[in-house]
Amino acid sequence: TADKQYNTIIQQILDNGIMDSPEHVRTVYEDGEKAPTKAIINVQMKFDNSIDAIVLTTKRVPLKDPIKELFWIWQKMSNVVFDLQQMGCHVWDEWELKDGTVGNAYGWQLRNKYQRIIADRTFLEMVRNGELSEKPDEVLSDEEFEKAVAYCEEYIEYVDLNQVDYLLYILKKNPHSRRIKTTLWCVEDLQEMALQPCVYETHWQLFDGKLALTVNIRSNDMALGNPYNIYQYSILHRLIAQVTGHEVGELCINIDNAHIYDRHLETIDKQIEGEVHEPPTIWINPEVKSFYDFTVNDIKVQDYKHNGPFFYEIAI
Ligand code: UFP
Repeated sequence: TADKQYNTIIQQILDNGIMDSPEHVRTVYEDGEKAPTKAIINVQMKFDNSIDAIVLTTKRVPLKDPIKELFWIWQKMSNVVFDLQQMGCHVWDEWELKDGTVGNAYGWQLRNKYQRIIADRTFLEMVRNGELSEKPDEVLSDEEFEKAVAYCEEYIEYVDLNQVDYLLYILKKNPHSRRIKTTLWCVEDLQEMALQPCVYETHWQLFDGKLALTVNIRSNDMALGNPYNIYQYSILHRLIAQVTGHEVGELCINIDNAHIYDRHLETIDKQIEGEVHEPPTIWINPEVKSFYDFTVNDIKVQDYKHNGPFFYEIAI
């Protein structure tokens, strides 16, 4: 379960983590004091995402905010803080820039970075509208894909696909490719971002007949960020699989720097000593066929038993 892997990693950080030296610390708590962390690097979590919800039970994880933020980034592809606030979510309030956005980050990258490929516009529209979610894929290797594309050139045209449309399109057209990635880590925009993305990359692979997802996280606050992020991306994995007609497979989370802020150390130690419950189940509305049609109410986590909320101060 998620708890077991989480508890093991937390214990490793508590036992073997390296404490930041104060002079290198950028992050502060709300009272202005520096927020050093205890960290380990290069950590991996792996889940079979076809069974239970990927949610911790040793504490109450909020179930709506992560999904609202996920839709703000992946479905609305927005960088405007007000758009997220209108959904009733305030996790980005602290990072709002003067122009009301979080800069050229997150949804902005998904919406504004294009792959120019020779694509079939009709097919693309059908994928976008969810008309192909139950059809088998037009499975082609990269090479066949390129050949077919050259052969059909007179019928097909160059299309600029944003990162989400590209993902939806390619998971139907060429799902055996090992090149199906999205990235928020665009070096030329990094200085224009309110916060450089922590969860910055996804890689989608059809493996053993199922859709696997690898998520790369450069920096993860293990008390607040990690439980939120793993739940959030387990949902994205399921939604994308559903609308592209694939079975859900393995979810792998790679964390480059897994850290606990110093003011969280005592509380998280108590948290991982707590009772571990049966993980909750998850329901996703099977009627939804287009990724762009999902709403927060189409996702339900049921029978969620947990040990109540644990309070962790935010470091900014
Ligand atoms: N953080 C996460 N997950 C997120 C997010 C932020 O864990 O989705 F947006 C945390 C990680 C780190 C801080 O503690 O925010 C960002 O600081 P830095 O840029 O110095 O890594």
